[in-house]
Amino acid sequence: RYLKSRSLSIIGCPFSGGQGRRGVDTGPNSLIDAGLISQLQELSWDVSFEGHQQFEDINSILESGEDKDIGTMKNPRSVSEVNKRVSEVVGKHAKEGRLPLTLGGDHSLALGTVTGSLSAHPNAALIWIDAHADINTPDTTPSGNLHGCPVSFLLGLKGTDVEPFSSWVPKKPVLKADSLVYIGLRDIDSGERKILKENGIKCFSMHEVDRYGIGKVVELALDHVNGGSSRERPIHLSFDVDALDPSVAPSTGTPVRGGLTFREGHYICEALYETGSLVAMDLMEVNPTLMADHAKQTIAIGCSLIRSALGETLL
Ligand code: B3U
Ligand code: MN
Ligand code: MN
Repeated sequence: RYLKSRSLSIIGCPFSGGQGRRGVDTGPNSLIDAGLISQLQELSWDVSFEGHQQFEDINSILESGEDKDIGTMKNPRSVSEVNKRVSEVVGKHAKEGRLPLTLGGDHSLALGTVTGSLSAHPNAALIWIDAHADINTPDTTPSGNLHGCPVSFLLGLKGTDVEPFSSWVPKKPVLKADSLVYIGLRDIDSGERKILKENGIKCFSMHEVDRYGIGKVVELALDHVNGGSSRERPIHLSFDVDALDPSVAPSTGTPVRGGLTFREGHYICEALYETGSLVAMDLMEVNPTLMADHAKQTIAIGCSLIRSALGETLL
């Protein structure tokens, strides 16, 4: 509906500065090595991949320890610069009518991916699949890790108009609170709880998944952002692999038990494909260096979630 043809661009983002555990920067390469490109070509996608994003300069600053905290924020300059670049690439591909598929890397990258895809599809809704809400502000973050904060920057919440981000993040909020829906939440900080309430943000936590079943939850989520039964609004899907239960996807930095099953995760992706309105996808927080005995399993699931969102089961 919004794409020029069945074409997508893979944007590999080897970056880990939004959190404290190195190794998540090897996620994109592992997904590519597992055969993702040919798997998507099999689904008759025209896949463009021009190599991973070159973050060597930023990553060396990160490793040197020169990127000192600003207030609570850890690695602020690196996270900001990487996201600025990501927003430009994602925006460029989206404007060409291709679907940007971003491989993380940590979830701070979604500040860039969502800013980029909204620049091409200003009316897009954001569906955020995660154990965490990632909506801390620099004032509420308990950890200082910016992968726990991208959504607050997208909404332009109080406390997010700070350097270095304010030099490039649009002054007008990228996203309105009613254009966002969460599925899979189960680990929310008290500051985040307050933000979610005050802004009336729609959340389907694991409690709702248990109560209604995943089919109903996805239907309600799509109703919320579409304001009724039409399924025409463009959708950006940001999928944090830690939404899945750690028994399903163990190789990730902040696993939380009680997560989505294999099928629930895939069902979400299938149902979003079925709308015909998916315009961008992120697959984040695959860290093959953690629970390394299970890295293959986690990588394979990353690939199969992507395939499901791109039509594997519903051609
Ligand atoms: N909410 C916590 C923990 C966290 C957020 N995202 C992840 N972990 N992956 C924080 O640090 O903001
Ligand atoms: Mn996340
Ligand atoms: Mn998470």
